[in-house]
Amino acid sequence: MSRAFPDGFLWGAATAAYQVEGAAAQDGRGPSVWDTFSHTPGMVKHGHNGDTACDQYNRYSEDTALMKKLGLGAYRFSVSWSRIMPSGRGEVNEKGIDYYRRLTEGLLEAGIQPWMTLFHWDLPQALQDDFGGWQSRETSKYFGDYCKLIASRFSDVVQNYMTINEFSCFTDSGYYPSGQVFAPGVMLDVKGRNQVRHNALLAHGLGVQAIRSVSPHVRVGIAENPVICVPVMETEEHIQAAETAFREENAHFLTTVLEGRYPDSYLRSQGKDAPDFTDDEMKTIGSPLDFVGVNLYLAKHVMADSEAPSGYRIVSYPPSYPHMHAPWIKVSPEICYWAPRFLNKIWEVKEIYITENGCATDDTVDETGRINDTDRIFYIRNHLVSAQRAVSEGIPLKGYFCWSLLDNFEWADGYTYRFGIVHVDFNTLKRTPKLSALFYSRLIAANSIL
Ligand code: PNW
Repeated sequence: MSRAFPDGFLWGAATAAYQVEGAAAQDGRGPSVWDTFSHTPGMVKHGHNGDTACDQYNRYSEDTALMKKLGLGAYRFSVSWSRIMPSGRGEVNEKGIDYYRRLTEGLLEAGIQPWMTLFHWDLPQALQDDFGGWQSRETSKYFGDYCKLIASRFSDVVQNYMTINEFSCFTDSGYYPSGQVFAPGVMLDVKGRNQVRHNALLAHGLGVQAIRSVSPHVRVGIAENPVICVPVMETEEHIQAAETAFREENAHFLTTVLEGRYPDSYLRSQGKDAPDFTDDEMKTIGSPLDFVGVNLYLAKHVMADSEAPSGYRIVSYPPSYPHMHAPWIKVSPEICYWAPRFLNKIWEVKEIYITENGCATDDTVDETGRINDTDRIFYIRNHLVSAQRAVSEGIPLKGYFCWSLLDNFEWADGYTYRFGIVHVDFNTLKRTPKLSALFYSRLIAANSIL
């Protein structure tokens, strides 16, 4: 059985601005909701914040050299909106633009494609203060303006854009948290939450249109973390149930983006709390994409159930189910097969990328200075076996980005969970590739599972 990937399969690594850049007050960057949130006592473990993070803002050349050494074909990073527009609108901070020019030009020189995420949760604080952030369509509109500016300044060097990273993590977790609380950390009612979701979808659509209006030749997609429905066993009825569930469980985000309308079942289930929207807005939200990126961490297991009105049932994880170091990351590598298969089957998506996949590890530096994260190798290898199964069946999966290049600021967990294939000492900021980085770089060179 071949373990090879097709020629041209794209191998990358991913990060996000607030998690790695640091330089929070350098060169005119405005504050974002994550600065405010992380500086609010009790919101982030141990009171950690992203003021310095990995200091990539000042160390991007070193990181680019490292990526080149590892043989990465692409680097997925995000742009800090408030570095570009300190108040989220109006005045442009040229020093912010310069930084991303230096970063992208350096990547290109190193033979690495820059893949740019426009929004990875760090909303300019001014938009939160003035409009309630995602509670207002003003924010969606200003996101469109920001995307237009970025495309007009970067389309000569950046060919691949993702509008938004993971709707649920800044809408539901930010404005209607159940469990994990993310910035801005407010609690709305259900109608308010649904409107926040809608405004975020609208921002995505306006972003796609804005980029296309100034740069018709670049490619635009998204990086979403859908609920990844996986059949409990591979028999016809359970596969069918998981496919139905994939569309239903993602009704208010990915399904709406790919179909340009809210599924009737979603509107029905929300009743009087359904969001306000217009036909025009739905058309904008459904703007065609060049590719769909999905961030894959764990499965939801689905079984057929003829007694359930939907025809399926989600099976909860038994307490004994294995997980990685972070308890929420279960061992379910089949996600890298089923997510691409269902995207292609349900919506005929022709170009699919895994824009994130990875796990945290409890690293120890051994007496020779090495970090032997064999658990991360186990996680990545098994996920790639599933990804390889997808490509070998002709499913159009075109690339894979591991999360993350570097240990970084893991949101509400602060620096307590390390997701990098490269270790960062947060006292000295020294980078040390872990064993998984060596594994990944060998695998890239072989273009085959090792
Ligand atoms: C992603 N889930 O978030 C983010 O895009 C990254 O910024 C983050 O560091 C990484 O995963 C690791 O946490 C997720 O519950 C948060 O399925 C939650 C889920 C998935 C992804």
